[in-house]
Amino acid sequence: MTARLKGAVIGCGFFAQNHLYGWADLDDVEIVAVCDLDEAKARLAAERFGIARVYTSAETLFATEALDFVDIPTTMETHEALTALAFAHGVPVILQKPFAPDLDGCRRIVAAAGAANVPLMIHEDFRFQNLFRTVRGILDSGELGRLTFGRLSWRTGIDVYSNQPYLVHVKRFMIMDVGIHLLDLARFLFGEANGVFCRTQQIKEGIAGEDAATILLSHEQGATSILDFSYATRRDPDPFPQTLGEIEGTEGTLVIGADQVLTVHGKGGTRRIPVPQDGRAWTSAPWTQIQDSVVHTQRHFIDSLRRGTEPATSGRDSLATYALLEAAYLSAASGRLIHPDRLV
Ligand code: NAD
Ligand code: 89Y
Repeated sequence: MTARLKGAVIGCGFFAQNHLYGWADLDDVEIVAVCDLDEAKARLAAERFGIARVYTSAETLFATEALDFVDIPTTMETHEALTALAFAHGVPVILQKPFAPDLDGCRRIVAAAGAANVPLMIHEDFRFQNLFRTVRGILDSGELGRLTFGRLSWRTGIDVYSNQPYLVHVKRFMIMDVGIHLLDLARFLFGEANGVFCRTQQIKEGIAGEDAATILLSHEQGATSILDFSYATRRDPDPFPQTLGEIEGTEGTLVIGADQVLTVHGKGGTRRIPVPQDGRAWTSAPWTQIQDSVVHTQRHFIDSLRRGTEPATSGRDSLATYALLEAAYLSAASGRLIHPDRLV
């Protein structure tokens, strides 16, 4: 076996637990250190995952460890400073979404990675779900013909605020938190977008930002897509965290149904495709789909490092996703159609 790559995880909070389980599933990777400002969280992670060393300072971590990569699943306001440290030490980075608080921040991080010649990938996991890998394969087969329309719908009423309390206070909330995943998916499935129209809504009282949004995108290759997402949808069963929808082409339609079932209406008739989950020991409903995708995202990052190739959601590539996000907020504020290429 090729030598195991040695990594560290900075930030051992809520979602990092999935990262830590994910890394443990990759045979050719070893997490040698964890770091959190909160020592108790770092110690707990180290004990749970058998990780040798614990830090409460990222500066000390980088000064002490010889790392092949670092995983940073902290919230966005910490990303610029933490990535700057990694780049200064020549350590490749996989960084959780959202990339940074604004597009200028994303640009500065990408420029710093470029100047240091250090790989940077954004941990954007929706496109790495088994479901969307299968959808991509169907689109690549040409069965649907030329794509004309797509709808990606993500609506839930779960209490997201218990696990992620910081979401109560953010002014740019739902597009930053979930819309960004759907914008990346829209690029993955329908290609680049050159027009963005958006309406946001704040439905729950007492929060600082929007908890529902609807975005309309025009794609360069001709398709129109609609992304609708909400944390204020009452439905039983609640589909969290599934993305539902449909994709239409000149030759057929693909329906993205609940419970990872795709239905293809093509020239040869209709067929149902249940998409399996990985069956990992540590995953659990309703998170399984996302938890599986975390490992696929990590696998892609490690494979890209080993091959010396740019990852699919590199920092550079993710600027285009982030430009769509900025365009969506601008559109919602102005009531106008925004051209994202003028923002990048
Ligand atoms: P969290 O607040 O639970 O965890 C963040 C941790 O980072 C905290 O323990 C904090 O002490 C630590 N930290 C902050 N600054 C640090 C520093 N300078 N050095 C070391 N440790 C530091 O947050 P969370 O809910 O786990 O979310 C983290 C990120 O993951 C967010 O950006 C969120 O949007 C993203 N997220 C992604 C998905 C997904 O599906 N991809 C799901 C949930 C959350
Ligand atoms: O924060 C959100 C995300 O990025 O994916 C799922 C989530 O954790 C809650 O909806």
